Amino acid sequence: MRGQVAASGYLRLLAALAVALTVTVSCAPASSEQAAPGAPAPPGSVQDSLGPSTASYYLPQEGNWAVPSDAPTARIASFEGTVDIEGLGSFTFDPSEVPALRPDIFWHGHFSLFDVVAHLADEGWFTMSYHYDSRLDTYVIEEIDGEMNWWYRAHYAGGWYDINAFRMDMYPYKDGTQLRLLRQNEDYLGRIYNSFAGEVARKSLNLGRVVIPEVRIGTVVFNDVPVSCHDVRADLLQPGTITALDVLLSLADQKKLNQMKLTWYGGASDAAPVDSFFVEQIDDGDGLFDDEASPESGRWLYETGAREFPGFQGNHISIPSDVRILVSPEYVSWYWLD
Ligand SMILES: [Ca+2]
Repeated sequence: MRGQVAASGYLRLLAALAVALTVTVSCAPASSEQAAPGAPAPPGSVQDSLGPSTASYYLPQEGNWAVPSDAPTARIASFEGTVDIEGLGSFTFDPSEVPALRPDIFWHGHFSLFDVVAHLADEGWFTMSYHYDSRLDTYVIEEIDGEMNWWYRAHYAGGWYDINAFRMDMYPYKDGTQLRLLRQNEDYLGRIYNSFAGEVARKSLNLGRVVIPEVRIGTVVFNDVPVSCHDVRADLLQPGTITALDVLLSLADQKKLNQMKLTWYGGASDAAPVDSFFVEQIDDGDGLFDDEASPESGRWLYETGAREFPGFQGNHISIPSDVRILVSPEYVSWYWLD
């Protein structure tokens, strides 16, 4: 079964090759770096010779909020990738050789941005010491080439270098990802790590469950929302991995939502691969922002994390909600952009 999925993903990948090559040119670091932060947009549809690259699902279907099991799956990364490390230069790697240091999170074949850097270091391209810190639930870089205080900037194909306060070992890698490691001041890293420690402490206080103090959807606020896993992206994440999409699906379980629409995007001319679901309707029945997203009416965006890093200061990053892994954030906000 998995073999069939992988084979079909590979064929889709070949079909998208021409698109991806265009992207390589259009997202050269020099231009992306200058791009002002804006609102990440769901890509437009593109016709794939092996079938449509978009597929929409209205939930619930016959009372069931599960995404149908024949939904599309993500392609495995296969193009040579590059990482820039400040002061050291650029390093290329073959994604098929990158082991996942978080097999507790990533399904076979998938891995994180941190895995790429650790792999290059393990191969001897530079010296890096790192360790897993359970108090933060993440891998921490101690030093690279004798220097401390490293953090990263990254984006997917067609995006820009987000400022982010998100764990690097939970950031899924895919073809076209741009990654750069930079030295930061110690105070800034301390604030990020403190926010991680706060999440782990909150989860511990809730006896290992994810309970989010504040979830905002448009104008409606829900407090202390328990979140359970729905395994929507079982092709990419291990069973039991909780994502930002699970927050909505948990509210649906709690009968707070009437209908949702999820649309899978495979890619677009300016961004491929995407291979994720976008939330295109959150209908809670109050008459505000209940309709489907459309170019005319608007669309949903979200952010999640610690209050310390709101919006483009770190929580609004371009990882789609279906693969945005949560530890135990302080808040999740969905807002409608006209
Ligand atoms: Ca509403």
